[in-house]
Amino acid sequence: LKRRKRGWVVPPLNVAENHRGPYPLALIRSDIDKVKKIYYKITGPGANEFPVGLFTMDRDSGHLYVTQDLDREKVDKYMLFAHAEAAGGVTNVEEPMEIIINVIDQNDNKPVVATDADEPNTDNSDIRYRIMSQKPEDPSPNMFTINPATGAIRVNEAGLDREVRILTVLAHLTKIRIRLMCIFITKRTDLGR
Ligand SMILES: [Ca+2]
Ligand SMILES: [Ca+2]
Repeated sequence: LKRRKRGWVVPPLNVAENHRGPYPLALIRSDIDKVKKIYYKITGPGANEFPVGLFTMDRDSGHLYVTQDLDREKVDKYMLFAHAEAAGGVTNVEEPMEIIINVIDQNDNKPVVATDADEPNTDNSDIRYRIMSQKPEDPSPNMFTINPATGAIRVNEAGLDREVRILTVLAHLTKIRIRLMCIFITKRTDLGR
């Protein structure tokens, strides 16, 4: 938290997606709390507007919390206003301060649940497959491809020796997601085809 000589300011906060809250993001303080009891609050989308309560403010301490995991693919930026009010009234002792929260991308391969849940006319028998992860990831993290309709796995790249690879495959129906673990043993003969 940087502070102007008078008043207050918070630099944009960078928060990685997919971390479950609650945990504190920042501490908001007004210098005026040295001479008066100050209550802090936040307003805006994510605070007192939809999605309500995603961010909360401890009114006494000024700690800003995130309460749930964020999804950058849904919302990549939040803009809140912090207010400092004198106890016993609703007088703002500071100008409302803008707080920008940037949601930092992670390489998450989760399907967008909202699409699955809301998609109409989806046949429950329509299973789709995708590779969630490959271990180990070297020499390339994309050594395999999967047919999304049949689930057939193919070797994607040359350079494999005889090794065991563990693939986590996600199969999902309309609302059901199933994780499958595939142990895939590659040999040189797999590559010659
Ligand atoms: Ca995400
Ligand atoms: Ca992401």
